[in-house]
Amino acid sequence: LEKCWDQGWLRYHLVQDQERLKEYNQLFTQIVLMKEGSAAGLVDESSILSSAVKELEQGIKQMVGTKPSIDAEVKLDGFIWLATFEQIEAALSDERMASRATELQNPVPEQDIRVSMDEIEALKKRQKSTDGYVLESFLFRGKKGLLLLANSESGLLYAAFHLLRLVQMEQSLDGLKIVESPKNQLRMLNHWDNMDGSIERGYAGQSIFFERNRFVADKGRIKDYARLLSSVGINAITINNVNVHAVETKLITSEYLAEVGQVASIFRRYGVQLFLSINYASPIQLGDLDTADPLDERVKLWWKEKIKEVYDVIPDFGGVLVKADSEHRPGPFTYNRTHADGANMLAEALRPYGGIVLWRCFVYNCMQDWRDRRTDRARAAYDHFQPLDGQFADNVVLQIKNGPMDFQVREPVSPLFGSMPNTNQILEFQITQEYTGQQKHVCYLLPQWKEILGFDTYAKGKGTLVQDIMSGDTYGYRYSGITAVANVGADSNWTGHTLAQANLYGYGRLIWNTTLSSETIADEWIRLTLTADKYAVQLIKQMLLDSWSIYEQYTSPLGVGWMVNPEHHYGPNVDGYEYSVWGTYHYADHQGVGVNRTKKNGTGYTEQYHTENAQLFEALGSCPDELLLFFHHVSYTHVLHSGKTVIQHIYDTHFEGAECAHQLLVQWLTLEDKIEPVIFEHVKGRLIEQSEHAKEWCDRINSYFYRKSGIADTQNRLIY
Ligand code: GCW
Repeated sequence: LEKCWDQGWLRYHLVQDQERLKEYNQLFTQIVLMKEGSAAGLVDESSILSSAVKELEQGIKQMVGTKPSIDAEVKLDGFIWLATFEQIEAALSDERMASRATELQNPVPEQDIRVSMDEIEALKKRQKSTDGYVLESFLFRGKKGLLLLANSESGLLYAAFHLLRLVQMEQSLDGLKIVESPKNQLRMLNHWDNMDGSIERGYAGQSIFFERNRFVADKGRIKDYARLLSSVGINAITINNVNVHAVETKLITSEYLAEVGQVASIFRRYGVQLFLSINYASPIQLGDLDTADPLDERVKLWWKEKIKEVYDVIPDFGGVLVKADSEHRPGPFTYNRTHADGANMLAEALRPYGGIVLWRCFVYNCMQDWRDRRTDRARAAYDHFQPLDGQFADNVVLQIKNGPMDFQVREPVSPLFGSMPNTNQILEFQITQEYTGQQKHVCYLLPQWKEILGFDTYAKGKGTLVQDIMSGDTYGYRYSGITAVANVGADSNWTGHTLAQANLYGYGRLIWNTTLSSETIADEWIRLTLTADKYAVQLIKQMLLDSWSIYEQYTSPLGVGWMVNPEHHYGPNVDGYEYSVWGTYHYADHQGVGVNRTKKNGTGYTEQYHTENAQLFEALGSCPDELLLFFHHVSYTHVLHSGKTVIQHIYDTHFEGAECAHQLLVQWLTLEDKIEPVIFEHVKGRLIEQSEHAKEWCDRINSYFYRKSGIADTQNRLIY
C-alpha cells in the first residue's frame, strides 16, 4: 500500500498575498467555545466539535502561521466564535440583561450586540437536517470577530471548513455573511471495496480500508479521507462493495464488528455516518438458518438479533445497503416474495435504532437471449418497482441509478424519479469512471450530473425537477438524497488521475448546493488543489468543462451506449456486448442502428415517462439528437436536428473528438512551469494515453460503421 498520500484540496500552504496575510493575522487570535467551566478541556476529544477546532487550528497554522488561543469567552479582536443557536441565544440574552443593568454608566451601542436574528430564523426555517450554518462577521462587547453558528456540531464543522476554504482562496473576510443549508439530507458515498483489497470498478489502486481480508492496520489514511469528505459536506458512507462476497458477509459478525466500529468512530468525528452493504442471504451464509425468506419468523428474528448486535457496537450505525436479486445476488425472489417484503423485513429490524434500508433498484434480467427483442433492460427497474409504490416501510429508501441502464456516458434520466410519490428515494451517481475513461481519460462529470438533476420529470406538472424530488421537497420524503460510487483508492493522489479528484470534490459540493455551476466548482477545485495562476486556472477549467462532451464524441454515439470490451469495460469493441446476455445492444446492421423503445412499435419504454417526456422521446421529430439511438432505430441516412445524417455525425464527432482529446494534451503542455512537477508529469502521462486511445476509439467506430453502411465520409478522411 502507498505509505504517503496527498491532502487533495486540503493541501494548505502559506497565504501568498501579503495584505491578505496581514488581515488574517489580525483575525484569527482566539477560538471561542462556550461551555460551562474553564477553558481547559472545553471539548470532548472524540466530538465533532473537537474536529472543528483541530481543523481550524491546523489550517490557520499552515496558512497564516499563527496559533489562536482557545477560550470560553470573547476577549480579543479577531475571535472565531463557534456556537450553537441555543448557546448564542443564551449568551445574547445574558448580554442584553447585563448591558441594560449597566446602561446608565456604560451604554452599549446597539450594533455592539448585533445578532442577525433574521438569518438565524431563516436558517432555522430552512433546516430539514441539522447541518446548516451561518458564518458572519460579528461585533461583540466591542470586539470584532467571526461567528460560526449552527444547530449542531456537524454544522459547526462544515462552517469551519467553509472558513478555511475562503482562506485557502485568499478571499477577504470583511463583512462576511454566509447562510448555508444543504439541499440534500443524505449526502452519501458508496465504496465498492472488497476485503481482499481489490475494488470493483476501482481505478485508483487498492482499497484504503481493507487488505488481505482484514481492515488495514494503520487507519491514518481513513482519517484524512474523513476530513476530505466532511470538507465537502458528505455525511454518510458504505465502505464495502454492494456485491457482498463470503468474507464481507462476516462484517456484521463478532469477527469484524469491533473494527467496523473503529472505522465508524473515525468517520463519526467528521460527521460521516457509517453504513454497510449486506448479503441478503446472511442468515444462510453465516450458517444459522436454511432460508432467508423475509416472511419466515426465524429469519425476522435472526435479523433483529443481528442488527441489535451491530448497534451494541455502533450506536449510531446508519443502516444497510442491499443489492438483492440483481446480477446473481440473492434476494426475496427466491422465496416468491416481493422486494417490499424483503426490504420491510430488514426495516423492521432497524427501526428501533433509527436505522434505514437502502434498497437498490438495479434489478434486471442479466441472462437475456440477444435474439429476444421484446425484453428491454431499460424497462426493468420501473417494471419491478413502480407497482410497489406505497408498499415500503417509511425507513426504506429505494436507491436508483441516474439512468435506466448503467452509468453510460449518455442515458436518459430514470423514469422512476417522479413516479413513486409514496416511496423514499435516493439517486445513485457513479463517480468512478467505469464507462467514462476509467480515470485514464479526463472526464469531468459535473455537467452530466447537473443535467440529470435539472431534468424536468413533469411528475407534478412543469418544473418537477429531479433535484427537488431527491431533496424530498416534491413529495415530502422522510429520507432522501444522493449517493454515488466512489472513485477513491490507495493511489497517492486518491483518484488515479489527479484531475479526477475534481469529480469527488465537485460531487460533494453539488449535492450540498445544486445551484452551484460546474464552472464555479471547477474553479474552486483548481485553485484549492493545483494553482492560483490566472492563465492556468482558466485553461484547466476549460479542459475540465469540455472533457465530458469530448469523451462522448469519440465513444459510442447518440446515446446508444456500450461498444466497450466485455468485462473490464475499457476501450472500444463495438460488438463486444452485441450477442451477450446483458441486454445491452445497439442492433447495427447495413441499414441502420439504434434501439426502438417507442410505444408505437418498439419496447414501449417511452411510456414509463410522464406524458410530456413520453411524447418528446416517442416522436423522431422531437427526440433530442443526443438520445436518438437510445430511443429509435434509424437508417444511417436519417437527418438529425443538427442537419447532418447519422452516419456523417458519427464520422464528424469521432474525428473531432479524437482531435480535441489531442488538444487537451497540447494545452496541458503549456502549463509546465505553473504546476507542481510531479502532478504536471503525471497528468501529462494520462493525457498522452487518452490522446492515443481516443484515436483508437475514433478509428474503430468509424471503420465499423463505414464497413456496415458502405457510405463514404463526405470529407474523405482516412477510414480503415
Ligand atoms: O454494471 C455493473 C457493474 C458492476 C456493479 C453493478 C452494480 C457492483 O459493472 O461491477 O457491481 O453494475 O451497480 O451493482
